[in-house]
Amino acid sequence: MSRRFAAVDLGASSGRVMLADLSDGLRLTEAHRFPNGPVRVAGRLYWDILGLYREILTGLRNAGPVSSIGVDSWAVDYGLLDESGALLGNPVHYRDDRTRGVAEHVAETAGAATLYETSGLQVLPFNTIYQLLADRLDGAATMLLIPDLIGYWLTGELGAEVTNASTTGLLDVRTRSWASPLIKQLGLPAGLFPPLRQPGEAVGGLRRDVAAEIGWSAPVRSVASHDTASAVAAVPATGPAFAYVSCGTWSLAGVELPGPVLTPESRAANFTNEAGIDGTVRYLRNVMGLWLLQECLRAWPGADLGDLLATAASERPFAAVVNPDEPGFLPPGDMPARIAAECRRTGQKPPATPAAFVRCVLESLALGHRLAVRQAMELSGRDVEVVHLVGGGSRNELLCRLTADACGLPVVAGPAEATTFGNVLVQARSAGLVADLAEMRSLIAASQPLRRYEPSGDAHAWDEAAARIS
Ligand code: LFR
Repeated sequence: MSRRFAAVDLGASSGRVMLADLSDGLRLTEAHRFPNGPVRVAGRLYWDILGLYREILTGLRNAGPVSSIGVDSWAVDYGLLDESGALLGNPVHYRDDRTRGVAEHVAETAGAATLYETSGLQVLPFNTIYQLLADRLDGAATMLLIPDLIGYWLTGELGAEVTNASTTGLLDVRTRSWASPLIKQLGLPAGLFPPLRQPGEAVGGLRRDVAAEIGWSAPVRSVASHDTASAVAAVPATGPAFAYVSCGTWSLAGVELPGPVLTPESRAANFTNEAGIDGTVRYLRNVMGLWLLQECLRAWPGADLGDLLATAASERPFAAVVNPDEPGFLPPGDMPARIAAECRRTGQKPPATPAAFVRCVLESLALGHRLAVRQAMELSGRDVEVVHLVGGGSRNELLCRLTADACGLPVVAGPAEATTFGNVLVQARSAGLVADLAEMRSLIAASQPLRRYEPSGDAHAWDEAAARIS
């Protein structure tokens, strides 16, 4: 058996097919990378799912034969299939506004406390539960989350991988099975939800036509198909006293626990209990993440990120900070204008140059990381000695440094490709090449370049800035 594995990893701004080789250590190469983003059609935001599928096939063709393939992506979004297995309509993007008011309505009818005690999920307007209630389900026989949909197209096998299913709001957080009473109470058809799969289980062999198209065949294996679950599995922690920030389009900041925290205080702080691998709980909150920066860059065609970051590093600290999680920042649009408006609303002078905006965004994100990490520690009782910052954001030195300063804790940055590592190492574990989660983590810690940032700077100034946005 070869020691090569392919990871299909779809992020909100780009997708990639990566090839991992474990024959001598752990080596990753990129087989194909492609852009991803929302497509607005007649006022609705969609994903270009068929375009993504075509790029995935190109990537697999480039990757060449492997032992197995794993697929992960962002969470919550889905495709609906009819009785015959055909896709009904195009998957809608979670930043679409069709769920406006739905979460409030569901909280009134089902009870916010009951919902939290059942699913343990933070309330985000785009959770699958709200999207399904906003959609027309006529003719829908099956709901497949994005990685499960790709897996279905590759193999013909239906299923729902559990880490991603935990982001729907319809999974029972204690039993890790579909929350049937809630599903019934909401009037959703029970048959929509396919049997659950665990990370590491087989999905199936490639369909013959798919194998013919890419030129080789291999089984698809279920991984922690929620990208954040894969990223957290790949945090190179060497002991239990760590927090993490999985930083890409979103920053997912929190701790890993053996069981959920479902207290009223946890619900009030909008912390989520998402399913991690091996029965762990990803106790975290979503922070708006590098989306703020990505949308600023979209408003400044021609701007060079490297130059902006270098200038931002010497901008005046704390000139202006915003709460990164303002709901108004969620949809696509003119981000600098929205940030400037938020500064004015909170009595601060808006940034005057792109570099000053970048400074404002990164300090605001660091404050978001600080609040989430500190609350995760308080609400769970978990001790934290180090913050692991993984994902693309770990390449952003200024953000890493600001996060260490804001949290008052050392930050260990990397790997940037944590999601891919989590994806391929779950496959490698099923192939018997790695023993357990601890070994996966030590393999990454030993083989990947990591950078440590010690906290420095003026703790009092961070307290003052935090108070400004609370
Ligand atoms: C990160 C992520 C988050 C989820 C958001 C929307 O890529 O998966 O965990 O809350 O995207 O699906």
